Amino acid sequence: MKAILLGLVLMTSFSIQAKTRMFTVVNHQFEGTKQWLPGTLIVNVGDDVEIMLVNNAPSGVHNFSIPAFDINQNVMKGKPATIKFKATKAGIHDIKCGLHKAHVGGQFVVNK
Ligand SMILES: [Cu+2]
Repeated sequence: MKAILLGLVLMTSFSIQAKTRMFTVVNHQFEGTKQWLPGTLIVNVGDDVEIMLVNNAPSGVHNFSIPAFDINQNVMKGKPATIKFKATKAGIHDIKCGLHKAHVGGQFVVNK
């Protein structure tokens, strides 16, 4: 019985396989508030992450930054940018605009 349970636990723990996770994240502005949406991105450790960034705010250039992964990408309105990286660190990591402190932040969640 213990062997069966151990086998099930091992099968479960190895069933999460790394994938390529693709997102489109859009910066918008509403009544003066700027925000990248969706504000929360969720992946698993080891996933390859590809994020297309679209800036639809009329206020000019904005930035998409995840400091924990050295991501720092400026995005112009009308010129989408794509970033690619591997989610190597578990945790809840900040998403920010590196140009504007008032720009609403988000979370990049990496599950173990
Ligand atoms: Cu900004």
